[in-house]
Amino acid sequence: MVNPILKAPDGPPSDVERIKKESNYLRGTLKEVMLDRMSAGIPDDDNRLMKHHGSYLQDDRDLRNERQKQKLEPAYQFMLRVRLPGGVATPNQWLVMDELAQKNGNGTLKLTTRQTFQMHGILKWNMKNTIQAIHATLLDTIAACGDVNRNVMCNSNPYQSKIHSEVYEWSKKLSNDLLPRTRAYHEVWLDEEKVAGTPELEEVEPMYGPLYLPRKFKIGIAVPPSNDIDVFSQDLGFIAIVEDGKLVGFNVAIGGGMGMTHGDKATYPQLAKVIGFCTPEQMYDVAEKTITIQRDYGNRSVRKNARFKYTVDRLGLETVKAELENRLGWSLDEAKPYHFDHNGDRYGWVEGIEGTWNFTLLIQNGRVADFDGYKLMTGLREIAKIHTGDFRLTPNQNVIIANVSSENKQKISQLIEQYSLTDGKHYTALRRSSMACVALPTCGLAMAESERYLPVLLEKIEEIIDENGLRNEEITIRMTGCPNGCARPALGEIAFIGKAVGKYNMHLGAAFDGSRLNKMYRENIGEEEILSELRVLLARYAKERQEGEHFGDFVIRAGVVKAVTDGTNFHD
Ligand code: SRM
Ligand code: SF4
Repeated sequence: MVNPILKAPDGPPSDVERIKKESNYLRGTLKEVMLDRMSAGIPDDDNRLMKHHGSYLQDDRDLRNERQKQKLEPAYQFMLRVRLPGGVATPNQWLVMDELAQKNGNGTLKLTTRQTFQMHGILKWNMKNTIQAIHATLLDTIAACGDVNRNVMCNSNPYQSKIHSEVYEWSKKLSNDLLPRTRAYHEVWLDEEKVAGTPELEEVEPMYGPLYLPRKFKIGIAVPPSNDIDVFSQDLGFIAIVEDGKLVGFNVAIGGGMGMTHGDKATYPQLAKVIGFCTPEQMYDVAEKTITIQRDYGNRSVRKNARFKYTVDRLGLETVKAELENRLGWSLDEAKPYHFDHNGDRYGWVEGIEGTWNFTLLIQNGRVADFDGYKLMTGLREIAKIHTGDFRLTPNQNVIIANVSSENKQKISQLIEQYSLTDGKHYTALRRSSMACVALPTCGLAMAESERYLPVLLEKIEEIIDENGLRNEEITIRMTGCPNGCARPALGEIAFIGKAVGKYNMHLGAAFDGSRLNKMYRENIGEEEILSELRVLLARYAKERQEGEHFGDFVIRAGVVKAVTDGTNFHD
């Protein structure tokens, strides 16, 4: 199977490769260490494996210094991420997540940029019963993190529900069929007995093999004209092609990704490139074979160069396409025309199919909680108790109360009103188009604030927006606490990427439809400078923009930044 002409980079395997190799298909000593009550944490090797089970050991960084002073171990806690293809959850599943977050987590839920639930603050002793409760509601956390295929995203556009439900079924199939086959999860968390004498052969993981992938792998399906899933940021993106109201297949795009390291030009965000078209029935084969190419030729030595985007750029797009077709035994058709016009969400009530309704609710930065004066979590819980449709978590960290029957619409509207749940229409369109990653205090990699700071910064930017009459102008604005790119900042028309406490690199010029990366405009600046830059730029945009021109396009036309069309030029 492995093409002798193509080669994976040389070099000693990274430590994570050793851990996976010695782990007996992701078991490690997880079962034992989770029972150990001497520490609230777990050893590093097991923590690496833990990711494949959908969880990370974290510590509360707000408490880190204080605990160090008191010579206490860090305030260890686990983050748990659910696998929720396409972001669709039943009302009962919503209620279970809510209850678990209250009982075992930090009392909040985080709706992620890949359409799923995260819980933070789970103590080691509560992990098993939390995972078991998730399992009982027919969900799991398998492969939600780790060197495997992750949660498969799909468009959540309620305007096109028939197509959505079809596309959703494909995303579910991909997510399920690409799961690791090891029984490790079932043994560690669900008390499944290990069958004595099970041969631990390569066949345990027919697709992944015993070392799994060199790095995480992400798949998403977009339904034009909405590019809400940011299809060009995916390792493997599918663009639904709808002809005469029917789904005929998908354009295939490969090699996207957002992560990079500050100051390291060998790392960069990259856009996936369209290489052809396949039918829905061929989609699984395309995904499986693409994954095996990354399995065989990805960089297992240097993890920061291990994503599929670097494999594609190193081997060449045409070579990877030829290898894919070779493995498929057939050729992709020519890509079909498509058109995206935005990558954000559409808020409020929208009529769906067969008399049903959908309400897209703004969840700022995806945090579902009861805030002072805004009982968002309680309101959603009350809705879940009477809702007969489903909840659709969007790629922009919002939620759609979906498939509401016309009989139920009034009751749900009443609850929306009673709890003042917002479709965001009284905010600026800028805020409605904003997204921030988690960052502090839970993310161990954060260099700066993000989720907690973006709303504060937005308030100040909104004053400038109002001064310039731009209240209804949709401008995508994204913030992350580090360059890993969890809120897909390289695709924000305005973006802030954390560099140090209170300091951000400011990026400008991505396309409103998610088809062009942005470019660094100012390095390492704080709030004052951010605001003074935006004061000038937004005033110019208000005066000089052409009819219908988006901010990202304007800054390029006006020569503020150069257009970046390919990640390999990102740092130029
Ligand atoms: Fe992410 C790591 C949170 C979407 C790129 N991401 C992390 C970790 C687990 C930190 C860590 O490794 O210790 C963060 C946990 C923080 C916390 O306390 O919860 C984290 N990532 C998130 C979430 C929750 C952000 C959010 O606010 O919604 C998103 C969960 C998605 C999900 O449900 O699966 C999330 N992460 C993304 C995305 C966006 C996407 O996939 O569409 C990206 C960029 C796309 C990509 O992968 O290229 C992303 N996360 C990363 C990276 C950089 C990977 C790379 O290529 O270098 C890391 C760091 C790593 O893997 O070493 C990372
Ligand atoms: Fe953490 Fe960085 Fe991801 Fe934000 S972008 S959640 S700071 S890893």
